[in-house]
Amino acid sequence: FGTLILPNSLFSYNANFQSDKKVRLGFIAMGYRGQAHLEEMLKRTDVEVVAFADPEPRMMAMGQKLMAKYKQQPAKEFGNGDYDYRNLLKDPTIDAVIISSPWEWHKIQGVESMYAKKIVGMEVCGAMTVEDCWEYVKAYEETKVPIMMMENVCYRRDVMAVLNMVRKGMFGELIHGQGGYEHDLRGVLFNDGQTAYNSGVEFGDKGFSEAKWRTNHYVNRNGELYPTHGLGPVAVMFDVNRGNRLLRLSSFSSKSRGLTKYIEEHPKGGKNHPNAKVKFQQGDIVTTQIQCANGETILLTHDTSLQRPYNLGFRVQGTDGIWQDFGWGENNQGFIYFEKLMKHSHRWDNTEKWLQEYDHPLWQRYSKDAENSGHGGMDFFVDNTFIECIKRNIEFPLDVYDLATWYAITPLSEKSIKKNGQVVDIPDFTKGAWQTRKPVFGFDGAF
Ligand code: A2G
Repeated sequence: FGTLILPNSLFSYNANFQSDKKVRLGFIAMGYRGQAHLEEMLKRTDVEVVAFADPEPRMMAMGQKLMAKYKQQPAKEFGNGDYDYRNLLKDPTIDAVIISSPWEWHKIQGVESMYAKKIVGMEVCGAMTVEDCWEYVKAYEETKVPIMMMENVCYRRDVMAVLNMVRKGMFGELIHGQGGYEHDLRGVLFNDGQTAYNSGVEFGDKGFSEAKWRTNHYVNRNGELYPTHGLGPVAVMFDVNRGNRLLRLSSFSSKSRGLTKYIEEHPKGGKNHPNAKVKFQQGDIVTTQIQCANGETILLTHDTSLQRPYNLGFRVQGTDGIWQDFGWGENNQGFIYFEKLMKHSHRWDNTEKWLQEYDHPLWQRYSKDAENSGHGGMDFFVDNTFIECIKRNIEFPLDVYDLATWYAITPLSEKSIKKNGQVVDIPDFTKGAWQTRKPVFGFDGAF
């Protein structure tokens, strides 16, 4: 026998993880998103929840309430200020952490977790700087501690069915993709400081939950603030970092009106409310065009400050087919067209029967388990993948290079907008390895 080198054995430091052992988890940030992951994890028999870190007692208490609901002993608490997560990281019994903190904390907490030899599940956002993206890559390459980009929309049922069709060649050669974050967040970005959604016009120190921190990004920045829900699914279909890569982008921003109008018209706000005087830098609509190494284009839209129904606005177009979605991922909320299969009719077909017929094997297998999970079931899949990869000591399908590349869109778009839409190069975080790395997402029937 020669030495058996598993191509996916990235977890060299962790190679002895026993698959019959429970994965012991720490949670960094216990806000609503952290609690959603916690509840997913508490439903599982292969996970043990060890500890929470969060400076806010109210969020910590909500996490403990979930522990009680699932008949677990209280988790250890690290709530002594913003940096107590560092003490959580010292706990030698913790195998992995899930980070769901405000965006500005992701990099320091993610990188420190890797150096503390904790496997990381990292929530979505965009980076503060391109240098931050390189730091994730460096931490991973130095420690070999894996970090998963927890992009749940990659697991949306319609998205995975379309991926399945793409891989069967039904769209022909891919030419263009679109996606975005088109979600009216006004009732999230402002509240009364007590009730998270639709309750007022306060933010920052006077806000609660996301209004406490997310809104400040709209005051101080102007860019594609939230690229991954739209880009992730398209990047997977386009084999980005695995045979293809993102080369360059150009972004434009519209004027900013929506948030101020919301404050002015809200019963608790008004034209004389101090927040009506705040100047929001973030344009209401930010569009970003991206060019790929294999010749495709991608268009991203960030649209969260105006009235509008929810829609991530996916479009996948190839030489032989086109799909567009309008909604939140229900099978009948889209249009599709395959010229040859549809007798050159030039008419859209509703997606329902197509998405049913090409339902991804993972969804066929797990739809019952996913039924009551967050965001129409996709949260089950993202957490399931995280745990199953750890148990098997195998590579995460959405890894540090995906994280760095997708996160980098934000600071690069800010830079492009500042320079009137100037084209900006997107770094190759894989340093050439994209040419030989193989697509892995969704191929294993288990996760
Ligand atoms: O709104 C949705 O749940 C978003 N997720 C999430 O990312 C976050 O922005 C939230 C605001 O509270 C999806 O759209 C999948």
